[in-house]
Amino acid sequence: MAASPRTLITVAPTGAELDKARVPQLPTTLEELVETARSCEEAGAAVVHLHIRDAQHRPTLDGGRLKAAVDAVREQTSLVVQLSTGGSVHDPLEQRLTVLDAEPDSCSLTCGTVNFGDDVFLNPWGFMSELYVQAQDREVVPEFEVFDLGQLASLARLLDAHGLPFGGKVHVDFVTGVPGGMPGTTAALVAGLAALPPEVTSWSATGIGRSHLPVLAAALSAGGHVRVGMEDNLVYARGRQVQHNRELVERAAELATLVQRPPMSTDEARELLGVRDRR
Ligand code: KMH
Ligand code: ZN
Repeated sequence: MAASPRTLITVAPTGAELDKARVPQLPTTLEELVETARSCEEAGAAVVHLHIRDAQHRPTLDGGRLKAAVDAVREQTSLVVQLSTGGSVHDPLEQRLTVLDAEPDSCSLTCGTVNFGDDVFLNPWGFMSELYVQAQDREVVPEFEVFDLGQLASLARLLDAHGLPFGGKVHVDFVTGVPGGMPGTTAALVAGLAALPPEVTSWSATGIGRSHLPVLAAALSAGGHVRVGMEDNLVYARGRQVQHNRELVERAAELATLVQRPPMSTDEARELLGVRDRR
């Protein structure tokens, strides 16, 4: 796969794991999410990966809140709106399927079960398959999240069983450095790249916690795309916490520009991912 001349930057601003009481700068309200999305688009992001919180800032898959977030971000930015179907490790599988009702442009689809610290992030074959087919029917483009190398075999099986996604493109995001998944190292990323199914048309990577910067640099140097954001990393530099997701996007955009692969526009991202324009 040839390196793309521009870099797709995805921002994952919130996640389902962090506690707002401990991290007050985490965007959890609709207003905070929209402000974050606008600011990160200005800084170079083209995709936003959203997890939603309730009025008490706890993770939720409430349909009304998901739809309100998709609509508001779509109205106020031109970002590709991706909803998490991973939710939190406590969300039931049936409820995770209902995320598609909010009509996002894209959804995450994790390619297998993985230990997740002391918990288990459950993605059995039946769930992956059902989510994939429903996404095809609803013209939502999945981003295949890969937490461990064996998950690439399940991705190959999914493509064999059900054909290509809506839009015909296959984008993989390596989520590295989760305790229980593949390590956030250049070696692990390179091993993952060697095992990508031939249908894959683009890939990105992110590193959780201290692997954030090494994996950002490794992905750029290997010609891939990147994901950054407070879902994955809260530390900007030694002794300095991230205060706003924009800082992480700005740094990724600077590094991408430095290596002569500047951030791509949201239109270019739609083309790369095969996303239908619902604006
Ligand atoms: N919160 C993790 C259990 C996704 O967004 O699809 C799963 C996750 C992946 O964040
Ligand atoms: Zn997520």
